[in-house]
Amino acid sequence: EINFDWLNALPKVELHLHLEGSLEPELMFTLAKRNNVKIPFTSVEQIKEAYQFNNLQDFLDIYYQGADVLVVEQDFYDLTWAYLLKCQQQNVLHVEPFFDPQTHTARGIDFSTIIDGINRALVDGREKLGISSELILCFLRHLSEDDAFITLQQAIPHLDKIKAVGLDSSEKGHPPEKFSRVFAKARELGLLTVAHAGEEGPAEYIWTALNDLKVSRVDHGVSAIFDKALMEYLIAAQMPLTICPLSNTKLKVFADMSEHTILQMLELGVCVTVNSDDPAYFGGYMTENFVVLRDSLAMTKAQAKRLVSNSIKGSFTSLEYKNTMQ
Ligand code: ES4
Ligand code: ZN
Repeated sequence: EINFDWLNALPKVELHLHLEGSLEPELMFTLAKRNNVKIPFTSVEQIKEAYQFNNLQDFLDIYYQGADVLVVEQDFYDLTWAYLLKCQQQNVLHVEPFFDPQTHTARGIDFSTIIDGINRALVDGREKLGISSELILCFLRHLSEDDAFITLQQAIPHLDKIKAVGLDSSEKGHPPEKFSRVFAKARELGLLTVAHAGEEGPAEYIWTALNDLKVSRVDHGVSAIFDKALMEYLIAAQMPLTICPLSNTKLKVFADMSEHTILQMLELGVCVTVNSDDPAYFGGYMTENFVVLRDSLAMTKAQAKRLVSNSIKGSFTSLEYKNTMQ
C-alpha cells in the first residue's frame, strides 16, 4: 500500500524501544525450547490472544513472564539482532534501545551475560547493517532504590557500552524522585538520563523527572498536555518527548487513536517523536506507528518529516553524525 511504502522508505530514528518488548512469539517459542523453559502458551495464536491489556500493569505482568526464556548470551544476541533486522526492513538508521537488567539478574543471570549479548548484536548492527546505536540501561521503578544501586554498580565495568540510564515499569506510586540519588550517581559516572514519566502517571512526575533526575528526554510524557506551565517549559526548552502511539492505545492511555494528542503537541511546538515501545506486544514497529498516525489523525508528509527531524535532534549521537542524518 502506497502510504506504507512511503512511510517505510522514510529514514527513521527510534528513541524508545524496550529490547525485551521486541521478543516476538516465534522467537519466544524457539528460546523456550532451546533453554527448556516452560511458558504458559502452546501456540502463537494463543499468545496473541493473551496480548489484550486494560492498563500498564496488565501488560507488564505478561512482558516479564515472556522474558523468562532469555537465559544465555546468545539469547540476548538473537533478541537484539532480530530487532535490528526489523529496523533494516523499515529504514530505521539509528536506535537507542532500553534493556531491563533487573528482570534477568533477579533470575540469577549475570549482568555481563545480558549486556555482552546485546552489545555484540549492536556492534554487528553497525558493521553489517549500518545501523548506529546507543544503549540505555533502565531501572525497574517498582523495585527499591537499593536494588537500583546494586544494578548501577554491576554496570560500572561496562560503561563503555552504555550511554544513559532510564526508568521504566509500574509508574503510579513510584515517582521519579524515588531514584534521585541513583540518577545523581549515574550522572557522576558520565551517563545521560531519561525516564518514563506521564504515561499513566500525572504531569507532576514529568516535573520531578526534569528537576530531580535531570533527564535529557522524557519517555511518553503525554500527560503534560494537562499542565499549561509544563507545556510552556517543554516548548521553550525543546525537551524531546518519546511518544509511542500504538503502546498508548493498547494500554488504554488513550481510548482510541483518534484521541491521541501527538500532532496537537507537534503543532504547539513540542519536540515530540514517534517510537514503538514494545512492538512485539503492541502490534507494530516504527512504520506501523507512523501509519496509524496517518490513518487516524491525517498526519501529513511534512508532519512525518518533522517528527523524524525531532528524533534526530533528540538523539544522543554526536552533532556531526546528526548532520549526516538530516
Ligand atoms: C513499558 Cl509501555 C511501558 N511502560 C513502562 N515500562 C515499560 N517497560 C516496558 N514497556
Ligand atoms: Zn517504554
